[in-house]
Amino acid sequence: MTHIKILTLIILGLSIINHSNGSPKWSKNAIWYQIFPERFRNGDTTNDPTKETLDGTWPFDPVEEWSISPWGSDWYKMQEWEIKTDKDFYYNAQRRRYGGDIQGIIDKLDYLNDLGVNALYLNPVFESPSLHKYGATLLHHIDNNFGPNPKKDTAIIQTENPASPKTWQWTSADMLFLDLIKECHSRDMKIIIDGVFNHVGIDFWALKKVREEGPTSLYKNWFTIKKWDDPKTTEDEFTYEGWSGLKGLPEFKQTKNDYPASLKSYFNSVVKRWMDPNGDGNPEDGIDGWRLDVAAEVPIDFWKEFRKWVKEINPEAYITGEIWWEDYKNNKLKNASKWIKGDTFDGVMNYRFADNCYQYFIQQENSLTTQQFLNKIKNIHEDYEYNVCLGLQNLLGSHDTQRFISMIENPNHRLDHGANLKQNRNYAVGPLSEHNIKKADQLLAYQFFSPGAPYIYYGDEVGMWGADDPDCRKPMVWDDIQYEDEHALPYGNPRKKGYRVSQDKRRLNFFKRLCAIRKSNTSLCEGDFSIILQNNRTRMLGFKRTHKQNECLAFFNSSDTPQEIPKVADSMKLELFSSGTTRKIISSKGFVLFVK
Ligand SMILES: [Ca+2]
Ligand SMILES: [Ca+2]
Ligand SMILES: [Ca+2]
Ligand SMILES: [Ca+2]
Repeated sequence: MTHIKILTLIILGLSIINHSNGSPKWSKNAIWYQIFPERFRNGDTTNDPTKETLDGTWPFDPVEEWSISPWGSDWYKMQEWEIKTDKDFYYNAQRRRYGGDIQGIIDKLDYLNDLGVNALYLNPVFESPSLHKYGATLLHHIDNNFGPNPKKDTAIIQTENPASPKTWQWTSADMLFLDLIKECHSRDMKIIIDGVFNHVGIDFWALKKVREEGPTSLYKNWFTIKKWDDPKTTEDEFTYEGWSGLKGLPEFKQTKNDYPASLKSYFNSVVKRWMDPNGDGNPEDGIDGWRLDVAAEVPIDFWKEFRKWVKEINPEAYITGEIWWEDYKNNKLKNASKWIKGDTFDGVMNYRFADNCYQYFIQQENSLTTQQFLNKIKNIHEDYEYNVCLGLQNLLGSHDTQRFISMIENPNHRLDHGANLKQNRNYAVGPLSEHNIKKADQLLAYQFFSPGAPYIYYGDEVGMWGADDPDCRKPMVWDDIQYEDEHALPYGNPRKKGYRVSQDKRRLNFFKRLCAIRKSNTSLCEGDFSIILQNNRTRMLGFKRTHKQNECLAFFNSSDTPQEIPKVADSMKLELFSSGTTRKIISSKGFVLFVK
């Protein structure tokens, strides 16, 4: 048995000081759950998207025949209408709709409560023809196909002047969304939504006006118009700047690190509408914050003003930014301190956490040593201040990456890099292998015990697998739905033996346990963090979390052999541990949590 030496005992000695930004206390106690609405639950089949709702979005290629995809159908299997298009799976996947909606989320709030999560993040919910709704047609209504009466809602919207907030009404989808907020709050659950303030869809109301009205339009300075239409020619010469050069996602125009005043006024009305819907000054009926899309590309002066609007309505609201690649090719993630320190955001989607974890717990070749891993974690704490880190969204995957189970099954693919069959025909798209169960448990235990708010991407809790977009956006797996086995593949022959699709109850119960442990130990949410063991040779890592009377010790062994646990925990209660682990020995790829 190897001799364990405590290499360093670093007491960070960080007291809990309120951060100047005042990130809300609840964000430190949050257990996040991300919902991609189109794929979470179809609670109402009468509102499902129709062929016409696909107009105005990628791939801008209308099909003659189309139908909603059955929720339980084999993911890679081409739907009948898709076969007739002569286009491949990946092209058609953008035209697929499964019919998830707001009612579906309401119907599953008890499931989420039972799982133990207490904060929801919804991908965009505003009216948009796309499946992901990142290209909105307006920001002041919930998508009509997410609500109970799409036709009536369309008629209501047509009576309004989008430029004049006092003409805005409440559609049936809007009202249902307000019910969802109410249902969340009655369960002590917070809810934040995606704020896409960088780009919109081609049918965004103000762009439509610019297109119609030409250079005299009041909204022409909202966009960067490259060329106006020449009425003397039959073709439409009207062009504008789009996000990432995509014409399908027109981008708002920035001047001097800010947005035009009239555009900001529209945004301001949108913020007020969703944060205090009845306008009585009490934000209880509104959302609890925003997740800001492509936040690094939006002028920072606008974000500072945005923060003032938000905090004025609800000082307890949480603002988190999507800040990720600095240099995609070289796997470098952005340091978000610019947004976190300068009175801008309360937190970020902590992709740095995800990538560090993958490199330490999963990667087999050239994986990080224990010391390198901890240094990277400490760098985050130094960059953002420890107290802020407690409120970061510590995720392992999202709607933009491969699922964490597929990351474990494909240890040579870093976060968001070549993680799909399109780029790598050998990419494994199947359930977690028996021999990887412990590795998955270990990683999740680290996520739930270390500083920062743990974050579950919908379906991860029931063992869903998937390569990156579009596969990470499969319909959620529910007990009351029949799923075909997964035989089909996007290339070559189908598998002879398919994968059975059903909820992995072992995984679900493990998540429930992690949520419960986190909730009953304040040190895991708000406590300080001292590294009590780090050993490169044994790949052992241990830390202590303390908050008032509550103390937790966690150890992780990412080596291939069992290791000894230091005696420091002798008087503590053994709370949770991997199979093969005892009070004294931690198994290979094992973890253990002690509680005082
Ligand atoms: Ca539906
Ligand atoms: Ca719609
Ligand atoms: Ca023309
Ligand atoms: Ca109110």
